[in-house]
Amino acid sequence: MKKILVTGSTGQIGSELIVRLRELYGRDNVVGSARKGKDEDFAAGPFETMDVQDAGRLAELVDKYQIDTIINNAAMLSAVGEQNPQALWAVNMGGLYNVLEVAREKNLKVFIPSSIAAFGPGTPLEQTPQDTIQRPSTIYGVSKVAGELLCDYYFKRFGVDTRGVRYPGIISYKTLPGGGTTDYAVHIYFDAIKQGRYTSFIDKGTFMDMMYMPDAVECVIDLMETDPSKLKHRNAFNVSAMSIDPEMLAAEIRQHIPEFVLDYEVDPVRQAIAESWPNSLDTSAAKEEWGFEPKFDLAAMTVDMIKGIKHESDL
Ligand code: AKB
Repeated sequence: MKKILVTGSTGQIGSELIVRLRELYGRDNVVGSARKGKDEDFAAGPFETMDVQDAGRLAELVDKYQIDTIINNAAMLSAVGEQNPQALWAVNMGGLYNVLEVAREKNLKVFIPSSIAAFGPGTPLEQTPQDTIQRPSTIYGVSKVAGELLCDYYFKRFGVDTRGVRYPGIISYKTLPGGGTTDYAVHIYFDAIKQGRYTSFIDKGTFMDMMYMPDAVECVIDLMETDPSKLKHRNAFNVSAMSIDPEMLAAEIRQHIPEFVLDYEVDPVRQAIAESWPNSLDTSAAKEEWGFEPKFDLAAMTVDMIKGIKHESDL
C-alpha cells in the first residue's frame, strides 16, 4: 500500500483508520472520501467528497491521486438497513461493484469489511467456524455474504487482490456508530459516564462478538501487508476480541462507576438481529494466516473508553 483511498472516511471506523494510515504511510498518501464532509474536518490530509455509487467520480479520484489501494468503508449498517433495504443494496452492493470494477481496470488492491452479520440462522452459534453455513436474515447480512463471494470471484477470475475481515461490533469513542445492532455497546459507556445509567435495547444474556477500535484498525494494516502466499482465505476472516452481553459490560463499567444502573427496553427488531448472529467466533484462521492478535480485552478496553470519553467531553 503506497497511495490509499479510504471511502466512508468520516464514519466510525474510517475516521480513526485514516489517522493511523497517515501516521504509517504519510499524510498526503492517504485520501479520505465520503458523501458529505468538509476539508476542515480532515485538515490532516487530502479529502474529497464522493459517493461510492458514482463510478465516474471514483475512477477520477483513483487517477488524480494515483491510488493503488482502496479501503471501502462506505456502507449502511444492519438496523438502519432493515428500514430501507433498497437503499442499503444500492450503497453496499452498488458501491462495492464500482470499487471492484475500478480495481480490475486499474490493478488496485482492495480491503472490504465484512461482518458477523454474514452469519445467520443455521450457523453454529458458539465458536463459529471460519468456513460454515452463511444464510443471514437481514439485508445487511445478505449484502455481506454477496460481497464476500463477489470479492473472491474478482480475485479468482480477474486476479484483483481483495481481502477482508468479518468485523464484530466495534467499540470506540471518537466517532459514534450509526444504525448498527451492536451500537448499544458504545452508547452504554457514554450514558454511564454522563448519566450514571443506560437503558439497553439488547437484552441481557445476548452474547455478541466485539472488538476495540485500535485492534480493528490494526487488522486492516496487518492483513493488507501480509504476503499473499500466506493467505488461504481472503474474503473474509473471522476476527473478534471478546464475546460479551450487556450484563458483562455493565459489571466491568461498575469497576469504575460503582453506582452505574443498567435497565432494559428491548427493541424487537435489533434483538432478533442480534439473536441471529453468532455468540462467539473462531478466529484461528486469521491468527494462523496473518498473525491476528487483538491487544484489548474487556477490562483494558473499559479503562481506555472511560478515559477517552472523559477527555473528549472535558469531564
Ligand atoms: C452492526 O451492528 O450492524 C455492525 C456490524 C456488526 O456489522 N456493527
